[in-house]
Formats: sequence, structure tokens, C-alpha cells
Amino acid sequence: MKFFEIIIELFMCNSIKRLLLFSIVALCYGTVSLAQVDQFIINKGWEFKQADKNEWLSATVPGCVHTDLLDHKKIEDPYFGTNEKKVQWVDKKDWVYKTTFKVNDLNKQKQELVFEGLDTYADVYLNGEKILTADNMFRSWTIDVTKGLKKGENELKVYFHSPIKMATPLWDEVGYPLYAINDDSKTGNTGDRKLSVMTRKAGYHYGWDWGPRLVTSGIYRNIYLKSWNKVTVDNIRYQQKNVSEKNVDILTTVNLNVVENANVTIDVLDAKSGKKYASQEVKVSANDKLTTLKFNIKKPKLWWSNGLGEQNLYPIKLVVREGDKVLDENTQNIGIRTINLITEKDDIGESFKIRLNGIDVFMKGTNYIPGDMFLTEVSDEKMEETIKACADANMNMIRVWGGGTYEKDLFYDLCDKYGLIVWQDFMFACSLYPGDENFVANVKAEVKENVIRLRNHASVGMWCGNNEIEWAWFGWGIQKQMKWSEADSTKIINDYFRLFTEEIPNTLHEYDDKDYWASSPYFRKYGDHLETKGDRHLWDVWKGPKSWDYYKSHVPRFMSEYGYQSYPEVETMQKYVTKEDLSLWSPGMRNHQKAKYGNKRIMKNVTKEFAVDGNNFEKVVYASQLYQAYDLQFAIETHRRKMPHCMGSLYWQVNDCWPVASWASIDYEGKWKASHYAVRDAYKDVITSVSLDEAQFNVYIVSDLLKAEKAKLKVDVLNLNGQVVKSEMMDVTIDPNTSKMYYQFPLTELAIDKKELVVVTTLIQKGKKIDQNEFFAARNKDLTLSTDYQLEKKVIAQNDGSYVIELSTDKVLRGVKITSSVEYGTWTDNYFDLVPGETKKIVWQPTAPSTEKVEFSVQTLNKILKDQPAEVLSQL
Ligand code: BMA
Repeated sequence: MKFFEIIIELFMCNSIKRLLLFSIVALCYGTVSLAQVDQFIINKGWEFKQADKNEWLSATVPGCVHTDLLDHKKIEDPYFGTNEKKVQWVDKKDWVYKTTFKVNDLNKQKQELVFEGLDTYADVYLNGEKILTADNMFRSWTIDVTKGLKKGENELKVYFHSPIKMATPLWDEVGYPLYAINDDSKTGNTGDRKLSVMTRKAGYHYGWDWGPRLVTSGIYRNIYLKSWNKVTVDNIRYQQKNVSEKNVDILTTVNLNVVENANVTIDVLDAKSGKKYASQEVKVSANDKLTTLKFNIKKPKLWWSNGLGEQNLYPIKLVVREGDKVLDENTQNIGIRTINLITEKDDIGESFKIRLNGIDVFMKGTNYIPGDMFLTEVSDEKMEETIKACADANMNMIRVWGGGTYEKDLFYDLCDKYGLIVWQDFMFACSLYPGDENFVANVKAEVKENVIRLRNHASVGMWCGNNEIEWAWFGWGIQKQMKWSEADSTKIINDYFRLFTEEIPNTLHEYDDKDYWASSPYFRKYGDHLETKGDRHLWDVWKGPKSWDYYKSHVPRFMSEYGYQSYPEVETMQKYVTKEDLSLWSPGMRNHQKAKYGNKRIMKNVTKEFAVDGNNFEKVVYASQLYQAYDLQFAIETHRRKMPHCMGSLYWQVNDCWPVASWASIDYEGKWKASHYAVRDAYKDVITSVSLDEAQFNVYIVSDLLKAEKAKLKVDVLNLNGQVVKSEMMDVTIDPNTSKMYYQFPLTELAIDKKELVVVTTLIQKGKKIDQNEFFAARNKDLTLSTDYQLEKKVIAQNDGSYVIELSTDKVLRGVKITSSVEYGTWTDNYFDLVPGETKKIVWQPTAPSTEKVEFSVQTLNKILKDQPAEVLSQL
């Protein structure tokens, strides 16, 4: 089948949306093979059934058992209320999927079935013959079916064994319990058995402190029939050498699959302009299928992370041809750049910083978890929305965390496009794993495959062995807790060392030369020196009793995790619990808080900070979001002010995989919480930031720009009624790529109490305000904010359906939140502070045009603190 026929096929089928997007995306960004290689995606006519029953029902592929059962109303929505508990039987059953597909042309020399993702224990039968036993959702499988395929109708059957039933004997065989703190075996009814560690399957499926336990099975990525003659491209490695703005040498290693000896020509060219970079004739055979080519690009436009420059990408096409006949071709976007993790001894201890194109860049970013419990529910649009929201929030790094999954290709294409450097964990988190030969071999194959798949992406910047396993072993006292014998302890830690200090890095470095960090944090090596060496996770503020100030006294070289929980928007939650359950301690809401002591921790601080009434759900949601926003803002500014001692800040976490109380800054429905606006502001290229240190106000400017800039710095102190207490304006030259203190003054100079003031710092360049930041010196509850303010407001409807809202005030307002009566839309800003003398202009853009009259209401912390209701701004 020719490529355009495949596209037509895609147009004709029913559940094509995902596949269509897959093709378009593949064309736009990724890898696509045309030419003599035919690829036929088998996504139609699928049916499924419970193995021990006889009812076949239609199925969506790619998908999973839970979503298919849901489509047929065989289970209730597991995201609603406490339904999660009712569907725990699903993972104890075996499930069968089957379909038929037609083959008209058997003339190609090689026919292969490619399974891009089977979750997880699957026996695959073609026309009744077993062709594959799969046991790792992170791997793909290519099976030679040249002999087994028939002309006409063929039957494909995939038998999924229950991951619980499969893992139980494996667990028992180990002979000692393994550790997996987040595996919710209680809900899953597996007693003390933490089965997640036995299976190469996304850890978060078994429960996490922000996720339910929904242990899926299913065909979650494409299955396709690949038919080809003679030679096809298996994989390519583009290694960049001598990178500079003048030149880059690219060593291309092509790994071919060969079914018949051939004299082929390999061309490398620019897919857009057709310009040929290199051409080479090679004799290939099954024994000799590795070829290297060298070429160079003069004056390459380098790839930069978000904020530092363009994300230049070169679409490199590699063609394998025999004379004029193209046998296979492959196009990939390559970004020219050098990227290293620099860990070298220095005056402080040992650095941890990313060097991009020779420049040490402060990493501003976040941790990413899978976008849904059911991976195929993460549409390409949703994925792009999340990645774009990170770029819009001025981030330049995203960490793909080890309890989830190696994301689909699109994720990395988007990171290439938006300039987010990927910190890629291997898929191990907060657990200890078995060390038998089968397990190790399975992991090595998984590492090899994912490294090969991801290594050419401009965005993929570093690899990390695992999340928090060394911290657990060397810092949490789990050896005592688990009561392992000495012999078992030794075996467990030796298995750990073998995997993370030998097998994984050795396999990785066979296929890619980017840097490897064994564990985040690297506790074995740096446990006692986390402020001076390596990266650090800081959870003392969330867990308490430490307050935000703790961030200030504990600034590491790179903060790879910290954060604070909040509740999602009320409109989001009301879709997933009954009306009666819209209160913190209801059964429905409790099931949407997965962290131990989560509600208590939030409420303790939120009530302390804002004096909010814990029984008023809406106010609690609002206050929890503000608390999270202020927490992240404080931490980020603290980390950035300490640049270059600290060279990175990745908060936990950007997204949710279902509607839940969590550390996310964007909720499951894609709504920005207060924290996402705060993070965006704190991550701007140039910020002003005030620190109150021993009764002295220190005004900093932090700049990520690479050039010095001239600007005017304005420092105003206002009392909370809006009167100016102090005002200074000065000319400054902002030093590049660093943080510096530019101005200071003592609190005593002001003659008012710190509860009564706000310090407003403004940076002005060529008459334009490039930053404004408000610093409140006391805890929110103590602020003498007035409720008796005049809010001037203007709501202007635009022709395109958006609204412009202009606000100004006579008194200082804190935490201004605007809500629209129509639910879905985006705000250019929200949850901000407003000071007298400025007019704040916000645009609200509805997601879809609305015929309804849109109303806006405003609430402020001023009123919440004094328990007064929001006021409604009617449309003008
Ligand atoms: C971090 C993560 C996750 C967890 C989060 C919040 O350490 O690695 O394991 O969800 O903390 O507790």
C-alpha cells in the first residue's frame, strides 16, 4: 500500500482521530517511512472480551481495557467519586483483543508486525499461531511474520494476562518484600505485595500520592504491518562534533535491516530544500548492516532553549536507494547544539548545571507526570497545550519523572519545538526492584530501545537513573522499617548498584553520549552535602513544620523537586464528585486526595496564612491555590537570587493525571491554577526580587539574558492604603546571566510596621515596564489589607468573542481573582496583586464562542481575610 492510500484508509475509518493526528504529526515533526516500505496500521475492527466470558464487544485500539469497559458502560467512570474502588476487579482478570485485517500483496520479501506498545503481559497470536510473548510496556516488538501471513483475511489476537496474577508468583519467588512506598496495594487488595516493582509497567498505575490505582492492560500504541524489500532503515544516530556557529560535523551511523545483499546508495539531505549533505555507496548484507557517513553544515543556526534564542531545527532526510529506486527513507528534526551536565569541583563543593552551547543556563522548569491514567486519553492537543503552557510560563526545562512512562514521540517533538530541555529519568521511582537475570535483561532492552528512540532530539539533554531510590535507601531508614535480614539487605542494594551504576549507564552510553546522573537526588554520594553538591529535593516545607523561609536557608546547587499542594478549580471538581461531596472531608473529595495527611497539611497552613473558614469549599480552594502560588514564587525567587550557586529550580509538578488535590500548577481540565501564573512571572527572563534579611530590604535583579542591559529600577514602598512611603528611581546596568543586589534599605527607615506595607519594584526599559513585583513583608493574615476599597472596572466586549477587563484601585489589593460565568477560556493574567496608580488590563478569551452573556466576578484576599463575598462585575 502506498503512503497516500494509507492516508485515505485513515480518513475512512471510524476511530481515526488519533491515528490521523499521528500521521500528520509524523509528517510535520517526526519519522516517517515512505518509498518501498509499506506501513499498514491495524486499528480497525477490534473487539475485546473478558477471557473467562464469551461476550465480545467493540474495542478502540490504541486504548485500554478500562476505557473500553467505560465506553460500553460496563464500569462507572473511575474518576468519579469513589468509583476507583469499584473497578479493582478489572486488573485481576485476563482480557482478549482480536481483529482481522486483509493482506492483498504478499510479494514483499519481508513482512513484519510491529507492536509499538503493549501493556503489559501479552501473548500475541497470528492466525492461531503464537508469535510473541510480551512483558514490558516500555518496549516495542517487531515480529517477522513473512511465513505466517496469508493472502486475504488474517486474524490477530492479543491475550492480556492479569498483571496482578502474573506478578504474584514472581513476588513470592523473590523471598523478601520489596519496597514501594506509593504502591497502593491496600486499595488493589494485594495485601502486602507491592507488585508494581515486579512488572515493567508505569509505576503510577499502581497508585501514587496524586493518583488512583488503576492497573490497566491494553494495546496502548499502534500496531502496524510493515512490508519491505531488501533493505530498510532500523535506526540512525546523528552525532554532532565540533559544534560552533561556523560549522558542525555530523557523524551519521545508520543501522539497516537487510533481507537480501544489495549495493545501495545512502543520501543525506535537507528535507526542505533538497540540498544534499552526503552520499555514499555501500554493499550491505545481513552481517554488514552498519554504515557511517560524515557530513558537515556550515554556519549552522544553533538550537537554543526557550528564552535564549530560536529553536532552530534541521529536517534531515536519509534515503536508501538502489539506483533510482528508493528502498526506504527517514526524516528527523535535528537541532545543532552542545549540551552537558557539568558536575565539577568548585569553591562551594561540586556544581550541577546545564551547559548549552557553552553557556551555563539556569534551568527554570517543572516535573511532568503522564497526562492521564489511561495514556491514550492524552490527546495530541492536550499534550501540546501542556508543553506550550510550560513555554508560556518561561520555562526551559521539563523533567520526565521516573514513575510514569517514556513519553510518546510527540512529547519530545514538542519540547524540541518549544525549547524545553528534557531531563529524562529511566522509569524507576521510590521503589526497590528485583535483580534476577530476566528482569535485568528486560530493563537493558528497554533502555537500549528508548535511548535509540530519543537520542537525536535536540531537547533531550540528560538522563537520570531513577527518582529518590538512593534517598529512600540512604536517607529514609527503610532498611530498619522493612526489617530485612542483613543478607537480604546486601542482596537488594547490590542489585540496585548493578542496575543503576553498571547495566543502565553502560547500555545508555553504548547508544548515546549524553550525561547520566544515577539518582535524583544522588544521595549515596552527596547525602550529607545537598546544599553544596548535586541536586536536591526539598519536601520539608510541604510536610512541615518548616515555613517558606526554609527555602532561603537551604538553597542547593540545583533544586529538582519541591512544591505545595492545592485543590483544583471548583468547576473541575464538581464534574467528578456529587454536589453534596463538594467539601474537603466528604468521601468523594477524600478519594481525590491521595497524599498522606494531604488535607491536614493544606488546611493547617492555609488557615494559618489566610484565616480562611475551612468549611467554605470555594474559599478553601481559592486560598489553597494562593498558598501554593506564594510558596512557589518564594522558592523560585530564592533559587534564582542565589544564582550561580544554584543553577536550577524544577517545581513538583506541572500536570495531573486525573482530577485531584495535588502539587500540579495546571489542573486535569487544563485550567491554570494560581500557581501557574505565579511561576510564569517568577521565571521571566529578567525579574526584580526583594528579600527581607535581618530587617534589611535587599532588592535584586536576576537576568538570564546574555547581554548587559540598561534600565531604570524603581523602588516604591506603599502603605496598604496606597500612600507612598518611599520612592526611589535609579539607572542600572543589569549584569547578564546572573543575580545581583542593586539596592538596599533598612526596615527601620520606614517608620511603619512591616504588616502595613508593600514594596513595589519596577524595571523600566525605553519607557516600557518590563517587570513589576510586589513584596509583602509579613504573613498574609497579619497584613492590614483594607476591605473598604474602590475597584474601578471596565469590561469591554471584543468582536472576536474575547473581553478586555481593566481594573484599577485606590487601595492595595492582594490575590485578585477574576472568574467568568462561562467556564472555559484563558486569561492573560489572574490571581495578581493590584496597587493604586496602575490600570491592569486583562484579556479573557473563551475556548469556544459563547452566545451567553458573560459575567465576571472578582474576589480579593482583602475580603476573604475578612470573610466578605466576591463582587460581580456585570458586562457593560
Ligand atoms: C516527589 C516525587 C513523587 C511524589 C512527590 C510528592 O518526591 O518524586 O514521588 O509524588 O514527591 O510527594
